[in-house]
Amino acid sequence: MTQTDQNSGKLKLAIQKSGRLHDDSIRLLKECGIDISNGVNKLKAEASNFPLEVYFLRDDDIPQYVEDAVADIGFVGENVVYEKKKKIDVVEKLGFGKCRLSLAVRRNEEYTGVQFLSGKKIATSYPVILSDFLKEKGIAAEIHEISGSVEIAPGIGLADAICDLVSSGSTLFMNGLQETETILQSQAVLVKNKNLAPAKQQLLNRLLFRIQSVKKARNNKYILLNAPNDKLAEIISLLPGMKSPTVLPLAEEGWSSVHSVLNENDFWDIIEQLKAAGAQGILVVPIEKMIV
Ligand code: PRT
Ligand code: ZN
Repeated sequence: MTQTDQNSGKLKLAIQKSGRLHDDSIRLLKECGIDISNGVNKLKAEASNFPLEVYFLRDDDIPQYVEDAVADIGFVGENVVYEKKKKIDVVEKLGFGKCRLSLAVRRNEEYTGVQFLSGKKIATSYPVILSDFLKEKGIAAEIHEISGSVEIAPGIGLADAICDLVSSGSTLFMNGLQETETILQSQAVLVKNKNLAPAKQQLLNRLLFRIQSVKKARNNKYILLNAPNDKLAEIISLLPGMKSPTVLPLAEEGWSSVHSVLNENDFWDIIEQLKAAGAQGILVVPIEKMIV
């Protein structure tokens, strides 16, 4: 078998070369048991323990590479996917790179609703998404496409408003701007080429199974607690668990140890109820993988 034959059997993944999505992309692969050891400084690297080849690219280029099948799949922000409008499929949300694409105006401006934007100049690096939004709202405004430092545009008189990515909001704040509308909630997603060969699709299914197990584990915690036997029924009724909780007798007469899995979202509510019901020695442990 030649080198090319061997590589054609590998799933080709495009991730960001450097920037906000790079580290989390590598971390996710690592949590899926996939090691990318050789040189992030190169254009591509091979996984040592999964039939995967990783291409390091600018995030803006990833949708095009996936559409053209240079890469089979990619990790990229939804903001980029919807801006580029390439013919690719979004397969799975990855849970990192969360941000929103928002409109903002000067803080001293009285914003009364989207009508405010009529006839105004809006600076953005997302002209496609912004123009779709304005069309949908029936607003005629002038879009100024700029590639960086969008947040300074109102301050230097280049625009009346901006449409940009926001996460903490501190960039808007520091530039004297107020966020007025959210156009899109975004996070990193896995995208794929529309015509994956069956063998590649099988590899993708294996990778997706791992990603889903990692994501599920991140959202859940393993909980261990001690319960007096006369309160056991009440305590068990508070625990959702994967099936039913594990209950083991403790060496001390009249007490049991209860093990279960809790979702991050209802975590604190349930802990409070468990304590009130008489649970003691509550331990909460992160879960590394959750296979369901
Ligand atoms: O070189 P390359 O083209 O690959 O990278 P890039 O410079 O285009 O992108 P990069 O690394 O900045 O961002 C990559 C992706 O991260 C984006 O496409 C989003 O999907 C996601 N992401 C998540 C963000 C942010 N959060 C974010 N806060 N991308 C950019 N920002 C910027 C925003 O543009 C603004 O300047 O951060 C500033 C706002 O942050 P806050 O916290 O002050 O609100
Ligand atoms: Zn970019």
